[in-house]
Amino acid sequence: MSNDSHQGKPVDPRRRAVLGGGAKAVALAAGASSGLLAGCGPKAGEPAVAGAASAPSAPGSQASHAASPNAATTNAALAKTHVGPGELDEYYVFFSSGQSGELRIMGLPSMRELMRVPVFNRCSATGWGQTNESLKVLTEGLQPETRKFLQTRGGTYTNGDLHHPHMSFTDGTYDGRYIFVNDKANTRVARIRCDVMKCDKIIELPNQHTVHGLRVQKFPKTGYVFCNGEDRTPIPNDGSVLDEPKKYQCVFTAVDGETMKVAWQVLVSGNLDNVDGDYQGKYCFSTCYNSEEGVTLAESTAAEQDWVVVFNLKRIEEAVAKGDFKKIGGVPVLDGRKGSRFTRYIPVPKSPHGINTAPDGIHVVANGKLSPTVTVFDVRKFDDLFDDKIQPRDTVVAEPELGLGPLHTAFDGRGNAYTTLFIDSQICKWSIEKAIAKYKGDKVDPIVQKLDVHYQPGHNHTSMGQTKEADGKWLISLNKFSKDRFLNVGPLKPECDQLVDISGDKMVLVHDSPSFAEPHDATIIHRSKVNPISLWKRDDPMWEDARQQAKADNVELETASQIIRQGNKVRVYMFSVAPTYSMTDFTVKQGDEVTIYVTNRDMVEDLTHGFTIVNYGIAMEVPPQATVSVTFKADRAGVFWYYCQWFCHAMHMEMKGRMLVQPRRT
Ligand code: RUQ
Ligand code: CUA
Repeated sequence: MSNDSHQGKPVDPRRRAVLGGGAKAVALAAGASSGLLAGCGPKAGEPAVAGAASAPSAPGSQASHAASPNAATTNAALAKTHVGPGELDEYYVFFSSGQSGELRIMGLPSMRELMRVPVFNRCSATGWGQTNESLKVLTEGLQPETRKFLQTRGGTYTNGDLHHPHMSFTDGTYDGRYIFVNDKANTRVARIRCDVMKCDKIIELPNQHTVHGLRVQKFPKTGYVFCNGEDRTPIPNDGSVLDEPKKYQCVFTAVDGETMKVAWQVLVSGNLDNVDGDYQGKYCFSTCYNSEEGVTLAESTAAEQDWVVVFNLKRIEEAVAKGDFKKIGGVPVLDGRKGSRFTRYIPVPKSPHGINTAPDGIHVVANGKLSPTVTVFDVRKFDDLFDDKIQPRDTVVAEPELGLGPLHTAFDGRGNAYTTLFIDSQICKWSIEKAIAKYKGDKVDPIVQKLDVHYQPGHNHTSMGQTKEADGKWLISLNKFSKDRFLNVGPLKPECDQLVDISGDKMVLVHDSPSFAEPHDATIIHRSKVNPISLWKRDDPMWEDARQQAKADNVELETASQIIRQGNKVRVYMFSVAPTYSMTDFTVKQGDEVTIYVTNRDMVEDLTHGFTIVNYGIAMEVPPQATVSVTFKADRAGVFWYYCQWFCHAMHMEMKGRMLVQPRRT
């Protein structure tokens, strides 16, 4: 390493080889929590075989392909990822986008990005956050005090931190109805309709401060959307309690996925991290860090053990039905802190992070994060645990040591588990059965293989692996750092989502996919489960308000070219048929509150129009057979062209008209 710098060539700190050995020792010596941030690679001298084998075909990389001992396997696996022109992927991947606030849809195995669905963000292309239809979704579920807070801030948040996308289940597998997602930044839960791939509901959770982990009920159906509150704050959080952490509370919420209303909340001890449900519909369980209930890093990582909280759904539902709760913030709240009959606390080492139920419906894996272990529970023992027949730790059936920084575990349906090792930058494949045998005292090694990934993986996911239909074909590793894996684009690098073929005995890394901030989590869903439509249905509830208004104004949305004036409120109804709007111009007065309704009458697949008013900051998507509307103040006089910003026709450039704003007489 130092030779390079002596020769005047600075050490490239990004290379994995450089990050081995010394860097790793430093990270370990610095302690697990700070080590999480360090870039650590394989042991010094250990070749990054997987990395070499999967190097992109940049000039000069052919040699490493050929030289790799795994070249044959790799090439076979690579061929499987190729999706030729016009061919379709076998799987949908629903990606979160973290602080970008949107949901992304990718195809797998090609790893091509197919669509972005705005949710918590403001989207310039679609007008999400500006159209009346999207503003309704964004604002109707806000808590009253938030609504007040946002009054002078445009009425809605414009940022979000979307972590966990999960599809609704029926009978233990995906049913293609909805994707549910959380907003860690502003404590919201949203639902995306899978028929049109648009968000139709967003609610803010009362009493809670952030929502981190989110999973859905798998059986009999979704059902509940389980939402982990992470930070502890006073309830109500109105300033009456400030620096008195003992009085802070952490809240777990179950949202009814059909109505998108809070079904109930449970107060818990510690900070909740991730959550999952069983395949029986009886329990859900959350990892919990900061059992110390501290407010600084040192305080919250002091204890050697934290816990997993198990929630007894039946007992909670019975109490709610009997009215045995406190109503706080308009929702039923139960006390599930230590000692409660609604919950059990199972000690696990140390600050556990991900929690994942295996497709066998029996085993649940909590990932140790600051401990090199994962803890495996047998859900069948939870009945006895709640009946106090056994001790909390008696539900543990294995606790294999896998490596440094276990964060999340995925499954292949063949009895293997795949755990991301954040600090080691590896995926560890291990056998659940052997881990159990080892826990019983057998001399077996549960670890099957470790694969280098690049670098610092958080979540990983297997095809259909979160359902009872896990098919064991693919795994993606969502790596937090890409460092040198792509062309350098400046100090801010893309993330690196890697595709791994897990269909054989050995994992084979086959593709690197860059992505922008920051896909935390993803679900891989077979395409047979997802059936979106191509044209909106005219009776869709999305524009119900427009429908009602048109009715009151006695106009037909589909055929009207009309201006309705009511004092200084003006409603402009028009429709579009490529390449024209039904109105070539309309006139309003400066100061009017103008609402424009555009109905796209084209019945052609993929024929989306847009509506942009130049120098007015207005733009929206008008998809086929849909009505969209936007309201704004015409506070600038003059001539303003509106145009279609979505390429729709040979004469798309000509699809335009004028808004004439008469100056206010003074
Ligand atoms: S959590 S990197 Cu926000 Cu999904 Cu584990
Ligand atoms: Cu309509 Cu472009």
